[in-house]
Amino acid sequence: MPVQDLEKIFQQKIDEEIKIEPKDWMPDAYRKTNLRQISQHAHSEVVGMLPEGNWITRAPSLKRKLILLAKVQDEGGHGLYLYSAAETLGMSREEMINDLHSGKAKYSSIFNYPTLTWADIGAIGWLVDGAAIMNQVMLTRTSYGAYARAMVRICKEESFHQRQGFEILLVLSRGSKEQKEMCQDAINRWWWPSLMMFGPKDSESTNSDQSMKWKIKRKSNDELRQNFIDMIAEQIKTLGMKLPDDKLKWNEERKHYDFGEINWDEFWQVVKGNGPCNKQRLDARREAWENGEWVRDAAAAYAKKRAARQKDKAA
Ligand code: BYC
Repeated sequence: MPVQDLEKIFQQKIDEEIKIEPKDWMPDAYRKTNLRQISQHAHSEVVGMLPEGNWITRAPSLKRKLILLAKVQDEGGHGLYLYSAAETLGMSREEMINDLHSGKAKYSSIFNYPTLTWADIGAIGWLVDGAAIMNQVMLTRTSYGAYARAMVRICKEESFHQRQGFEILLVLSRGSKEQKEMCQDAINRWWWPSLMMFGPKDSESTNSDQSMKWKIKRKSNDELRQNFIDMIAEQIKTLGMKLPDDKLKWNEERKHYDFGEINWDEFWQVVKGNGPCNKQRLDARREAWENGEWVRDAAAAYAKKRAARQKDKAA
């Protein structure tokens, strides 16, 4: 079939809200954009295990430890669904992981900040998972089928994560003077980086126009960021804490909260690898990959033996 006809069929599917599936014809740039976004999303989930994993041994009670352990495992699972979804676009998991380790592939800027106190675990659940859900609910309707389906399950788990984070902060906000201060300090440190998770302003977003046309993205970076601010500005009232932004104010005309300027220089520095923990995060991932080599080798050898046995049996 001539390429023009294939393009027409592809566009018709996008227009009619029919999901694009792995074996369908798709423009090369559509494949590449999805591969870039899904693999970077997978890397974010896996690198995102590190800041919270840091607190598993120091959680303040057995119950908190169990919850955190389950949450961190969930994030690992999200990474695995997403690597599988990305593999359907024709790149192996090993290649994707090599790109992460070499610095070629990005992962979310947010995971390059340190977790200094227990309250950070609450702030991550509430703000970081909260921002992630805002973005991922949109992605349950993304045009690439395998990505959209992975998002449905991920969103269910993320809402539990967000609630557990909020509940950690709620307990601290009703605790001693020190606990209240710890809660406020964590909110102060995680607020601006969580707004950066949505990506650059629309006017600076290089991929948005095309991704919106292909319905990979359904809402712009600024629109999602605004929705998130509106939600959190209300939720924080229950905590009796403050968001660290003097300009945060309800705008009756816009029916949204106004907010202060994001430090975009900091954002790009972190994206380029110069954040507080970038080196530590990538070193930890490389080390885990090297230490896991024997497991991968053993699994591959076992699979080979099993296949040979089955072939013998069949003969
Ligand atoms: N950090 O044109 P733009 C989780 C890059 S994990 C780093 O707007 P796009 C969790 C962007 O890649 C959930 N880089 O891009 C896990 C692009 O560079 P390239 C994480 C960023 O793709 C554990 C350039 O800037 N969620 O929930 O149209 C524990 C220009 O940007 C960032 C996802 O990964 C950033 N924040 O839109 C707890 C969601 N922002 O690639 C929680 C999936 C932008 O052209 N991803 N860049 O070299 C997306 O929805 C989109 O990729 C984004 C950016 C909205 C993030």
